[in-house]
Amino acid sequence: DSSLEREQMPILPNAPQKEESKGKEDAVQAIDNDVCTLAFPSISTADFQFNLEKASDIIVETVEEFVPKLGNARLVLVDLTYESKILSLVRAKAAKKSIDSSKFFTFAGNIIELSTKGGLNCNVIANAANWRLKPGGGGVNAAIFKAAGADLEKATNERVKSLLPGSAVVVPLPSTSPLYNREGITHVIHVLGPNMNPQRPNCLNNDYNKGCMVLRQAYTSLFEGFLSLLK
Ligand code: AR6
Repeated sequence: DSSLEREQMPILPNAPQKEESKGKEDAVQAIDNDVCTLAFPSISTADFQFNLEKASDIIVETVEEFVPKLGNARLVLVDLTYESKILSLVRAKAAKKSIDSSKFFTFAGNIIELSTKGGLNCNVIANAANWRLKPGGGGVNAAIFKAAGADLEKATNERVKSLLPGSAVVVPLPSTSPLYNREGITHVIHVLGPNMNPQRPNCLNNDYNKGCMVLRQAYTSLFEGFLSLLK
């Protein structure tokens, strides 16, 4: 089973292990790579146009609250480039809070190829979904549904038909899905964040009192969903 082999491949956060560095240390690092990992994108900050300063505060605060509950597991905020504004803001704010950097860190890469291209094994990924849980649109939602194939849409629809802003749903990925086979992803957690884009449904018209509350609920539901898989 190639996904099992991948789980044993040694990696370091933000610094994928080079092939040539084999040795005794690998045994220790290989255990680290068995760690349950949730990779999540910054919810609502691209297509849904949520303010990045406010979003980064909420990410860091909710991560800080959940890190002590993680046990051996870890959380990884992902975006397409290392220079992304949201990754930079979160890194700076997390550093000030002395959050354990082995339990939470940022990572640059496409969320659908973190293992094969980035050397970061994540068994759970979060999706910044739309309320109808439909493929397409753009951003991370389009990428995840496309890479996972029809299996994800079917498994999702068997659970729920829609999401309210601020909520999340954990969907086990069938082992026939290419994302499972190739990347070792066993679960997708769909999250619906607050929307500030007038072109999309349920726009909050810049109401950041409500928006911040809903984004906080969204991350809380996401991290609780991930914790439920660790039990
Ligand atoms: N890998 C990693 N990060 C990504 C990827 C990727 N493949 N693609 C985008 N990001 P967005 P939202 C980052 O727009 O704002 C969809 O159409 C991106 O840079 O995906 O919650 C849905 O159907 C940003 O940091 O989600 C909804 O209608 C983050 O992922 C709507 O967009 C989230 O950007 C949701 O909008």
